[in-house]
Amino acid sequence: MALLPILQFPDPKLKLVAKPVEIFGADLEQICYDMLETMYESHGVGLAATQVDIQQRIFVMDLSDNKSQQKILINPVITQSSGEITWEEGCLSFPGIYAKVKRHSKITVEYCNLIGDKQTLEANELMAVCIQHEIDHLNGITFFDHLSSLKQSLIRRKLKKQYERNL
Ligand code: K1U
Ligand code: ZN
Repeated sequence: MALLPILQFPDPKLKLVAKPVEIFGADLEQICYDMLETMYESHGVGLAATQVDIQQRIFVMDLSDNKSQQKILINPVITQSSGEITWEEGCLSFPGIYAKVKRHSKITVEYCNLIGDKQTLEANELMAVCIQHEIDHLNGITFFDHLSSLKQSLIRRKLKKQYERNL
């Protein structure tokens, strides 16, 4: 297994729209296990392929605190959504930045597992937020795009200072 570098905002590759997975097999399995390892190493609860410069519709997720609920979602599609929730989100592509985003509180997502079988998952609260955040990444959208231009400017300024400090 390998750790994959995570693209950092404002990398333009974060805006690319990922393509559906068509071939299920050993290469796909390797990508998914590398993504899980990268997510755990970065202390995230989700990671989309777009964030590691792979333009395929894949994300991984584990909301447990002991690596016991790992999920791999391939070609995910939200088929039902309802309710509203505001969550203070983080993102592995925006280190140290947190901001409130409003999303659906309950969703149903259909996806394929590693061997291409169709699955359905109902999610609410944090899991629903995480799934919407990751599917946004696959569509080239980050949580930053949900914020007002004032909040976006403040974040740009904070990240610029952070990068300058790390030079
Ligand atoms: O996609 C990413 O950048 C990962 C991101 C996904 C996410 C999950 C839930 C809400 C918003 C965004 C994170 O893993 S955020 C950071 C995190 O580690 C965390 C979030 C909630 C609870 C516990 C940890
Ligand atoms: Zn993110």
